Amino acid sequence: MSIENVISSAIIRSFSEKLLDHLTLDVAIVGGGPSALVAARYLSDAGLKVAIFERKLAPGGGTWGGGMLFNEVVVQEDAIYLLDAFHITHRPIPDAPGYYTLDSVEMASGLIFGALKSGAKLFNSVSVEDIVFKEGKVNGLVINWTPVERLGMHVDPLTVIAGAVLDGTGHPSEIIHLAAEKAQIKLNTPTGGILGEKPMWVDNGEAQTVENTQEYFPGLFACGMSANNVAGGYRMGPIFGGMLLSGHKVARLMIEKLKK
Ligand code: 48H
Repeated sequence: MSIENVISSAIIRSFSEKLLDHLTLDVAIVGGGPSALVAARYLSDAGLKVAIFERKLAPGGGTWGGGMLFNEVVVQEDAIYLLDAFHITHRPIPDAPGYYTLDSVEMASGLIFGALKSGAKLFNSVSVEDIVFKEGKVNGLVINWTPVERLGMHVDPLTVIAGAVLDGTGHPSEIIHLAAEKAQIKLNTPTGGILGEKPMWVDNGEAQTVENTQEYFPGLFACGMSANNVAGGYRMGPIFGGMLLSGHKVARLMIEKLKK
């Protein structure tokens, strides 16, 4: 076989094996932002089979650009243990004890690397366009290539089946929206619906991100900004401790539920 064909057939075979091996999952994660990447790492560390489906070519979500494209972010003391666990460098802010700055590119790449090294698989340029909903429970995801979605091509999707689904889609809470609208489910919120994200209030937003991280319907969890949007929390700007802690919390909740 020519080297040209060796390369092509190796890639096709290897990718096909990876996808086939991940059509049935313990946890299917939608979105590869910071909260989801932390969740993926701890879920995988617990021995669960995990895959992340990320719409964009580069996972990392809203981390790369820091604050207004100044590629630095802030993390507070409570979440520093997570940066250490991913070997991400941080520096104390001299006039603000308990707060640290870090390079947003190092954070994005460090979280991605840590999640993958734990065994989670990542399928990028894949958009989740629907959920599998059977017998009153969320059972998996409906996936398609992002270019198919972007070009509006009329191409039917494929599916993955999962013990639980994690909505890590950030501000829009796309998967919970889909579930609420198409499956017409009542969510675990005061109104049974999506309350919507509130404006900026940094400390409140950070605390609420962690509080709002939970199971919103049997088999359907939310973390990060998605959880805040569903439960009506404030936004917080380019501080990421809440996102990291949310990912760790949701991993603990999902492990507890799935291991029962
Ligand atoms: C596949 C999808 C789909 C889909 C979306 O927004 P993210 O970075 O997620 P979080 O919640 O972990 O982090 C939020 C943070 O980045 C942020 O925005 C903050 C702190 N904002 C504060 C403020 O005040 O604005 O990442 C979500 C990811 C993205 O990469 C999307 O491409 C992806 O999810 N995604 N992937 N199928 N249907 N929808």
